[in-house]
Amino acid sequence: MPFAHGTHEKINAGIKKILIPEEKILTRVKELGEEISKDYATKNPILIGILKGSLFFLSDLMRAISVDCCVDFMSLASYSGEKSNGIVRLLLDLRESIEGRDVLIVEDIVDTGLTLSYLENILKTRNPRSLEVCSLLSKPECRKNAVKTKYVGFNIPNEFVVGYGLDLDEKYRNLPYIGVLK
Ligand code: 7HP
Repeated sequence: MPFAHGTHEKINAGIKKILIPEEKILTRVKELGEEISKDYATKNPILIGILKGSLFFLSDLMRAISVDCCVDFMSLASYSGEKSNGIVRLLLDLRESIEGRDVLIVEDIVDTGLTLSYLENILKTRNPRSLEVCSLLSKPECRKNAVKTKYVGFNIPNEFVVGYGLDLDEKYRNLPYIGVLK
């Protein structure tokens, strides 16, 4: 049962509009889970959740995947407020080896693609069998490279969004929907 939007009144006050309501997110996440389950039917993928933004997406997506799968986490820093500072730092690395594994990176959002290609370059040196990306959101207008995202929940316009794990200075992550700030 989704949350009623009225239960987050204090945070809702900072939101200009709801871009993707909770029900739509959950429906799409289930579809992605089904697609991934088909594509990985004979495999045992490792989902790599990119913290912190992917936290709710990863947990909903993983429960929508019906094949055996594992999970691990990484954390990268590239954002301060609404601006990317262009420098990517690895804050948390994997506990597991990914050598010979089918790896699925689970991201909240891909905008310029620079953080993602930095991450892919690190992971490729560790010799996974396959490496794909599943991102809840994508901003195609912002792309600065040709990074490939095999699974995308929603393509969205170039507006700063928060909620369902996405933040502005650590705020708004707990909104159950994706919204645009005032
Ligand atoms: C990162 C990010 N975080 C929150 N909202 C957005 O729109 C974002 N784009 N890239």
